Amino acid sequence: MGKILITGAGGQLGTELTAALAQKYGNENVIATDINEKAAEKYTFCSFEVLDVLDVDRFSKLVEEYDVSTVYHLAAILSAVGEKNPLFTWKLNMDSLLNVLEMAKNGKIEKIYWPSSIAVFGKNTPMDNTPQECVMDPTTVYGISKLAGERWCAYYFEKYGVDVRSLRYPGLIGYKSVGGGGTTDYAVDIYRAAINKEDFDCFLKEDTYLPMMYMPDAIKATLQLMDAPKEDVSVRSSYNISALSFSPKEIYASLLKHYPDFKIAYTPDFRQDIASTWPDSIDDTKARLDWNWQPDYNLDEMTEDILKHLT
Ligand code: AKB
Repeated sequence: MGKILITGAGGQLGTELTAALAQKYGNENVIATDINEKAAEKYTFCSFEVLDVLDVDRFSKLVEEYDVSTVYHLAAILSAVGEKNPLFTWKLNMDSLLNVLEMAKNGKIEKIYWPSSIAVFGKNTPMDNTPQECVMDPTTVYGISKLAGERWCAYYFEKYGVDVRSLRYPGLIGYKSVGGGGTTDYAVDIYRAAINKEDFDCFLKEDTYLPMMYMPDAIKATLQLMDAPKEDVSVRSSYNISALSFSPKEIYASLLKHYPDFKIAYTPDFRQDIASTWPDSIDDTKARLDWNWQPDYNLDEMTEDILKHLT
C-alpha cells in the first residue's frame, strides 16, 4: 500500500483524522498538508508539507515524491465564511476536487476520501429524517459546491471507476481544535465559553435543530467507510450519516448540569438563515445497511467526554 496524504490537515476535522490515520497506518505512512504553514506545529509525528490545493503541479509532485496512493481531500471553505467570497469558494472547493479526481482517473492515486455535508440540502428538502435521495436545493455557495462535488464523484466512479468515497457530515463537534467558519460552530464554541466561565452569545435561535456528531463518531464513520469492501459501497455520491440532533437550548441544558451558573443569550445573525434551510435530522439507513454504521455518543455523553478532556 502507498502512503496517505491529507489536505486541510490543519483544520478541525483534519487535525483529528490525521492523528487517527497515523495511529492506524503508522506515522511514516501519513503526509499532512495545509496551506497554512503554522499547521506544521501540530505535525511533529508525521511528515508535513505546505500545500495550496489549487497548485496542481505541486500537488502531483508531492503525490509522486511520497508515493501516495490515498488522498483524504478535506481542504474546503465552509458555509458561513464561504458566503463572504462566493466565487473564490466555488473555485477552491470545485477545482481542487476535480484535480484530485483527475489524478485518480490518470492512475496517480488509487483511492479518495472527500467530505460532503448536510449543506447540500435546502428549503424544499424534507426537514425531518431527511432521506438519502430527495429534493436538494442548497442556498449557500458551500452547499452548491458540495452538491456539485457529489455529482462529480458519482460521475468519476461510473465513467472511470475511480474509488471515491464520501459522507455528508452533520455539524462536527470536537475539543481538539476550533471550528472552521461553519454554521454549526456554535456547538463547538459553547463548550469553551462554559469552561472559561464566560457568558455565551449564540448566533442561532434557541429552537434551531440541526444534525450534529461528536468527532470520535465522525472519525469512526470515516475509517469504517474507507475500510468497507468496494462492493459494499453502494452510494458513490455521498452517504447520509447521523448521530445527534439538538437545538442550542438543548446543548445549553446539557452544559447547565455541569455549570449551573452558565448563561446564554441568543442573537441570531445571517447564519440563522442558513441553518433554517438545513434538516433537523437525517435518515442514514443506507450507511447502517451497507457498512454497519452506528454512532456511540448521545448529547450528554458527548458533553461529559468533552468536559473530561478540557477541564
Ligand atoms: C458548516 O457548518 O458549514 C459545516 C457543515 C455542516 O458542513 N460544519
